[in-house]
Amino acid sequence: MSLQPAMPRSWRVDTKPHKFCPGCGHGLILKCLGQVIDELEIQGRLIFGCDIGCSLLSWDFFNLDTIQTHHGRTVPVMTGLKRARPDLLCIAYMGDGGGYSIGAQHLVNAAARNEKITVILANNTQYAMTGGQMAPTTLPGQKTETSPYGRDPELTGFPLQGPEMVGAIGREGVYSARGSVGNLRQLRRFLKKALENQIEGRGFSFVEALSACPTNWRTNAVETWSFIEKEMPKYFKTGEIKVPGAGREEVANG
Ligand SMILES: Cc1ncc(C[n+]2csc(CCOP(=O)(O)OP(=O)(O)O)c2C)c(N)n1
Ligand code: SF4
Ligand SMILES: [Mg+2]
Repeated sequence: MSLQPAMPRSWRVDTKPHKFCPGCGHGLILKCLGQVIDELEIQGRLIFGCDIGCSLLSWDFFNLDTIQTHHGRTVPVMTGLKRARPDLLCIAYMGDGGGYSIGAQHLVNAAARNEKITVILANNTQYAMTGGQMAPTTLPGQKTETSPYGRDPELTGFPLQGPEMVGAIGREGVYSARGSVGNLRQLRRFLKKALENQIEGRGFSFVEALSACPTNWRTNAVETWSFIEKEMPKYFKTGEIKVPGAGREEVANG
């Protein structure tokens, strides 16, 4: 399936029909990523890493060299590849459960070390692939398989702020932003800036994308978009949190 019919075929990244549920946000995020890969003409030197979780359904989606790993481990695997082959561009794609919970240490340490890779994280407020359990990103009051009465922040805390965390621990060269499948133009812009940050060798790049999981949210189309556009932004503000050279380094360095 072609993403940009107007573009010359020689540098277009090919895809095939995706395997996500109807209405899933993963497909929208990956479509934006494919468009940015086309625009930057980087298909030939790109390695795509995906994680455990519904993100792994992308393992044969792009015509790209791809590696699939366990929770959050796509970050250290991409780090190793990048160190061995700095000429390659390495993308780690994962979910909020893998990135912020089970494999959170990898994200934290890669950001702290300013590894020159790009991490893209789909935040669908729960562990989707295993049936919708509570994740660090579950909203207060949100019902999941493991919070049937709604998440209680007194017991389990408030939703984790991933891009803000990366922005706070990241030093010079780190790029961190949060986009949403509710604003694909903005999400594409953030993905492009994140990849350009790696291309220019500045540092670690991180983009969280607010994403939809109508299957586990048990929502129809109207309820799904209402959750993305009205409920999630109450806890997750979209925008750029840290941009290299924009004066935040002084804050991060104390
Ligand atoms: C160490 C380990 N614990 C638990 C699992 C089971 N497991 C597989 S996918 C998944 C949920 C992943 O959630 P997330 O990273 O948010 O991705 P999503 O499916 O929501 O896109 C879990 C808990 C596992 N495979 N390995
Ligand atoms: S379970 Fe949710 S996240 Fe997974 S493919 Fe289906 S809609 Fe997407
Ligand atoms: Mg998830």
